[in-house]
This record gives sequence, structure tokens and C-alpha cells, in this order.
Amino acid sequence: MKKVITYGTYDLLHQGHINLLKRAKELGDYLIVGVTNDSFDRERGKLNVRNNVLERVDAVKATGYADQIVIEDYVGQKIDDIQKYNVDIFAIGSDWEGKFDFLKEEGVAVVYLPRTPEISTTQIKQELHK
Ligand code: C2G
Repeated sequence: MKKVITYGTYDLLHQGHINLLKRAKELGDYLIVGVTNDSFDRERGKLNVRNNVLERVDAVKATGYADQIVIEDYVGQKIDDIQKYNVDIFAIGSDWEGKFDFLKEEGVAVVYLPRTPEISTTQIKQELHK
């Protein structure tokens, strides 16, 4: 069984996230989605997240693409998860191109999936303020 893992915040879940999850799932047989917890997001400079971690987990669950959801708590967790869950493929959006190549050392394939243009959480927040 081919296991795929991907990570994200998934705040105000939108079509861009859904497309990413669908494409990630299609890369293998079993998709693990890592959802960042609130304190880890603040730590990495994402200060304006609207949905709390439980809401974001529920939103990812509702897409129907995740076979398993884990919470991402700390910087080195991706390596730990890859080993712990015996992951074959690490997938992430193309806005991260090159940034996760170091994970290949863990024996996974690293795939950058095309980002959906013209939709983002930032844009949705701006629309909400109008
Ligand atoms: N995404 C996309 N198209 C968009 C917006 C987002 O394909 N229009 C993808 C991103 O590339 C990412 C996933 O959706 O793969 C989740 O995006 P975010 O919630 O913004 O999470 P991010 O900050 O990219 O978290 O350490 C890596 C992070 O955990 C990834």
C-alpha cells in the first residue's frame, strides 16, 4: 500500500485546499493529512488563523480525502511522521517548491503539486472585510 502524507493549516478551507488534497490522495492508496496546531502556526509566523485546530481538522475530514489526520506540533515532526507511519510520498503545494527536498533523505519521494491559482485564505479574509 502506497502511503502519502501532506501538511497544512487549512484555515477557511477552500477549493485550493480541496484540489491539493484530491491530487495528493491520487498519488497513492492512503492519505495522511497533518494539520498544524494553533501554537505551531503562531510559532511559524501565521498569526491571523481564523479557525481553531479542531475546526480545521473537521474541515479536512469533511473533504473525504484524508484516511488519517494527525496534528503537527513541532518543526521536526515531518521526519518523525515519515518514519512512524512508513510513508512513501511526501506531497505539498508548489509554493513550497524545493523547500522539502531534504526529506528525500528519509527515503520518500517529494512531490510538489500545482497550486490552484487565484484562491487563497488571505484573499477570502480580504473579501470578508469588504
Ligand atoms: N494550496 C494550494 N492552492 C492554493 C492554496 C493552498 O494548492 N490556492 C495548498 C498549499 O500549497 C499547501 C496546502 O494547500 O500544500 C495547505 O496550505 P496552507 O493551509 O496555506 O498551509 P501551509 O502554510 O502551506 O502549510 O510545513 C508546511 C506547512 O505545514 C504547509
